Amino acid sequence: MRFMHIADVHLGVVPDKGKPWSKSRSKEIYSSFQRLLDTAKEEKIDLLLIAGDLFHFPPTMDMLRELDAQFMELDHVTTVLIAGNHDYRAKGSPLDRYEFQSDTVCLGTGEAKQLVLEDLHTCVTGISYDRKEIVEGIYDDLTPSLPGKEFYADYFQILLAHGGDSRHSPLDRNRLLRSGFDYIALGHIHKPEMIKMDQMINVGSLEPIDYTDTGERGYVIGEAERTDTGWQLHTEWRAFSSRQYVDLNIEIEPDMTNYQLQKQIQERMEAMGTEHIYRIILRGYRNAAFQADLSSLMNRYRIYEVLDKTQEAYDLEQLEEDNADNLLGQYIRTLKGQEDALHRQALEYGVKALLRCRETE
Ligand SMILES: [Mn+2]
Repeated sequence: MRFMHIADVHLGVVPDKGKPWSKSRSKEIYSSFQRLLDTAKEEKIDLLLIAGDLFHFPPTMDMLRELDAQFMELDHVTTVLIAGNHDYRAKGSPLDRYEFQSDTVCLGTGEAKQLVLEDLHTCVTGISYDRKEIVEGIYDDLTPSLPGKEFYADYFQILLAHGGDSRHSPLDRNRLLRSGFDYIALGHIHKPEMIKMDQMINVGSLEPIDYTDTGERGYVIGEAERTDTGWQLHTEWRAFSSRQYVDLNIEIEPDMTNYQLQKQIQERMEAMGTEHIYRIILRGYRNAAFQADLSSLMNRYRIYEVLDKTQEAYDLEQLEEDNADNLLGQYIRTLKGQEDALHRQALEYGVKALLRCRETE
């Protein structure tokens, strides 16, 4: 049994609102999902698991019809999804009423729902969100044998769950690991995490959605095999996203020019990949008169924002001369000329603190 596990695709999201690439990025989320389905075809999977937030908001009938048409193209693939906090399944909503023509099941809300796939000898258990926030841990008590339901003892048991923070079904990881499920497919937290190898994986979002989603994003592919001693599972997380958000830290030097700064940033971006969306974080010391101007780079690359965390470099000689008769001047005289790291740091911190005191006086 071969399966793929994805989550948090957020179809319909308009990332980085107001930025020049925002609209095309919104379309790219859709094309990335189609690319994923193409990959599913190539990989000849049997089961596609979607652990919530396939959509960025509760889908309309039209959105579901489009989705259904895409799933129709997948031959011999069963898709099982749960609704998450973004695309929650409210009673009577389009998602609640929609009847899929493709081999697709959206597990219901409230109590645990179970889908038995006889031909795959597999059982999928899960619960959809029916609202934006669920503060109780709705998955913590689940086991493959649900009260009042038949227990498919030798089936491959999958749990589909969405959440993991205080307002979205907090997860008791240790309890889940002891629950008896063979594979626990998690969604909601966008950063991927292999919680327990081949057993519990938070897959992360398929694509990064905003600048806090730095790093690669992707999907899990798994193969479960029945042996004499039970099921053998092998899983692999694969990077897939079209681009990444990157925090680029740039160290400024006091005598740096704008030309040098731009050139350095440009070289770094070219080396890492011009498809990425960057946040430039300027650090280090600059001259009092220096003003970073990155407007030409902003026009040519995807730069979300520039954060200036630089500090003004002090001209110690000048400071000492101007403050010859006060505490600051005395402090500089006491510590200067001592070249070890500790003294230099003390000098730097002390001068900064004394200057700041003066500002607030
Ligand atoms: Mn979510």
